[in-house]
Parts: sequence; C-alpha cells; structure tokens
Amino acid sequence: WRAGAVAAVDLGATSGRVIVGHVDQAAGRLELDHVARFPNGPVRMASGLHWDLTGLYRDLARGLADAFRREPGVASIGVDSWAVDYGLLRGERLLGEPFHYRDARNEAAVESVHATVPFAELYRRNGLQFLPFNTVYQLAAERAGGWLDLADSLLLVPDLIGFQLTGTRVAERTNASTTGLVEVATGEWDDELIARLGLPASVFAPLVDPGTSLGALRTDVATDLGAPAGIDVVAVGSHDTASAVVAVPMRAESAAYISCGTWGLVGVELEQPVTTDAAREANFTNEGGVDGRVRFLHNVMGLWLLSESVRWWERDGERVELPGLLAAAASVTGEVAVFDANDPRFLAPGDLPGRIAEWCVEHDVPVPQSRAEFARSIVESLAEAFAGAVRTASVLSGVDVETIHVVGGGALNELLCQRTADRAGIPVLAGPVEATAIGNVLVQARAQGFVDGDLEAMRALVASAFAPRRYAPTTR
Ligand code: LFR
Repeated sequence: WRAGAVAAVDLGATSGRVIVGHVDQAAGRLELDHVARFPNGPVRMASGLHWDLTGLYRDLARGLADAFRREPGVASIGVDSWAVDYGLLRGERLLGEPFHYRDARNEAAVESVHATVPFAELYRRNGLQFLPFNTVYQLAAERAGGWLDLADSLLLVPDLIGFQLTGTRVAERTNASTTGLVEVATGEWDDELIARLGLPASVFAPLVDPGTSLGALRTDVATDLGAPAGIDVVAVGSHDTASAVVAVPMRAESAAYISCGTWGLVGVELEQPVTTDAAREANFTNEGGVDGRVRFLHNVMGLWLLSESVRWWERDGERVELPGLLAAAASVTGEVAVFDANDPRFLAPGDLPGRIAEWCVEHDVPVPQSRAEFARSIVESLAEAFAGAVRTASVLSGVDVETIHVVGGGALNELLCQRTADRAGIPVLAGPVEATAIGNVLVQARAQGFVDGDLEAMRALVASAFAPRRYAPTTR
C-alpha cells in the first residue's frame, strides 16, 4: 500500500483543531502536523446556550486552507466533534445556531419523553445511558417550540459540516447512535420510537458507516480552500469518542480506556451490547463504534471540572495557568475532599468551585480552602470516579481489566494518571494525547487505501508511532 496524507478536523467542546496526518503503514510511520487550533465554547444568547457554528466553520475552513498550503498532497478531509448536538435546516439554510448540550431547556423535555416511553424501555431500544442532553430530549424541546415544523432536515454537527463542504446529507452511524433514536440491536433509525415521540421521520438523513465517502468538495468551497478539485470528504467515526477509541493502543479483551478531555469517557470495547438491568442501573451506555464495535462506557464529568473552575477564577481578568495550578495541587499534603464527580449539579457552566463547596457542606466533608486544594480535590474525585467506572465496566461486561489506557488531553495530566492508577490498583498507560485526531486520520487513511487492516492493525500502528507513558499503581 501507498503512503499518504489526510486532513482531520477535530472539534472539541473547548477547542478545535485541524491536523494533517502522514501515514506510512509499511514503515510503521504515523505523524501529525498540527496546522490550526482555535477556541470553542458556549455562547449565551436570549434563546439560551448555543454553539458559534458559523465561527467554528470559519476557523476550520482557514485551518483547511493552511493544511492545503502546507501539504498539497492531502487526499481527503474528515470531521469529528462532540456528540448529540445538531442543526436544523430548511432547504440549505440553517435555522439558527445549534443549541449547546449544556443548555437548561431539556429538563421539562425529559419528563415528557419518559411519560411517553419509560426510560427502561428507551434503554432496551437504544442502549444509551441517561444524559439529560441526549438528542431525543432536545428534540422534544424543539417539537414543543414548533421548530421541527419549520425544518426539513436535521444534521448532527460533523454531518452538518460535511454538508457545508460537499452538499451531501448523511447521518454517520457512531454519532447517530448518541441521539437515542437508533436501535442498539440493528444500528438503524428506530422508526417506531420516532413515530411514538411525534418526531418527523423525514428530517433524519440516511445512516452511513465510518469510511463512507460523502463525495468531493463543492467546487466553490474547493476554490475558497485552495484545494485541488476532487478532494474527497470521508465520514470518519464522527463522534469524537468513537475516533478516540480507534486510536487507543489496547488489547480490547483485557483493557479499559479513559478518553479524557472535557468529558472522561470510561469503558471497554465490546463486540455485543450489554443492556441488562444492571447496566441500565449503573448508567452505562452502548454507543456505536467504528467497524461495528460497541463502546460500552460511562460519562464522567472530566476536565470540564478543572477548566470551568479556572474560567470562574479568571472571570475578573486574572490569569490562572494550568501547569502551575496542577503543580500546586500535586504538592498539597493531607486529605482533600473526594466529591461525586458524577453529580449533575456540575453540568452547567458557572461557579463550579462554589458548587463543589456546596457539595462538601451537604456531605459534611471539609471544603477545599485554596485553589490548589480545589484542583487537588477535583483530580482526586475524577481519579476515584474513573477507578469506580473501570470496576463497574469490568463487572458488567466480564472484561478482566489488566491495563487502563488514558488518551486525550488528560494523558498529559501526570497527577490524574498517577492517582487513577493508584485508586484503581491497575497500571495506567497514558497517550496518545491526540487520539481523536489520530482515529479520524486512520479511518480516512484506510478509506484512501493508505492503511490496510482491522482496528487491531490500526492500533498496532498507533502503538509503534506513539509510545505510551506508564504509571504503576502505588499505595498512598
Ligand atoms: C466527548 C463527548 C462525549 C459526549 C459529550 C457530549 O467530547 O462527545 O462522548 O457524551 O461529548 O456530546
């Protein structure tokens, strides 16, 4: 097979990036060229919390133009992002900026959905953990507001960007699996559920698997980007977590993974879903993975707890540098509060340190007294939640976990990796940091014929190109 280059657009909830991946499987080579990085986050408007999709599109388009300048040989483009959020369109026109999943509008919608279809039945059908922002609840809110009457199509964020680039409308399957409207047993839209919830079936696009071509860039877009005519846009594992799991250099039969960015997604990879009562009660999800694998995992609040605390401390213009904060956290001696990192009170933006303090008072544990203590308390609480979720994933799935892989930005957080190893009593292998972009690159590279083989072959390439860092458990 040939060597080649592809461009990955990876949009996270706090930042987006464009990365060119150079792949030469025969030589065991996989290199990333970081072309562009831009901030992302919620924008509060009169109607609620939104994404600045237009701004993101401008930034990623600039990044792609840079990518083609730097590497004219880029063969294709793939886009991944966070899950569940979508744009509504009428014709080619977007009906407003997409809502941010942290918007508060879903509370009433959850009740109305569960009144029609009780959660236990939903779980049997879609296999998804309860998260108040799953698309199914957001759509109940849209319906109540009359917005679905105006729309003729709905596209999840990466599909929406793929549509801007190519004019083709699809629903990539890994991300569609997070809507709550795809049957876990078949991977197809659940038409009966869609009808029972009073949603218009016609707005949903045809499902496609990762690796499917959406076709070439529209000619006007190719001109804007300075891209050669005929550049292909490929549907990757467009849910960022699906792409990240592709690039976990693991042996799935004996490993757990933690994809740690804004969220900490903790689980195992399975061939078949687990939708038992115990899995439902533990709030474990069965999301669609690349090559038909199942991502059996639980959402833990993740680095959001740190980043949103820092944002709060910086609200008056002061700068709080993360490396300094984490170094101070590492040197805190003595016990700090371990709070429940899964508590839904931590979901919304705003005064997170205040809410952590409130949790501690309610549970009669000492409130952290300094920023360093808050940061340490967050790290310990995340590590504890991670270790707990690994244990639960193992019990529910029967996977005997010998190694925990931490990928994503969290792999750079030494204190978090070490404390996760300590609290789990299992070694942690950290890296790659850019797992999501790597998974995006690999699925495109395979579609272009630059990479051959199954997930295991792709993971072997990742393991040879990015040596993980090992944290052995210590008792403390
Ligand atoms: C991670 C992620 C999670 C999803 C959450 C919200 O970036 O995609 O997998 O549950 O964001 O979409």
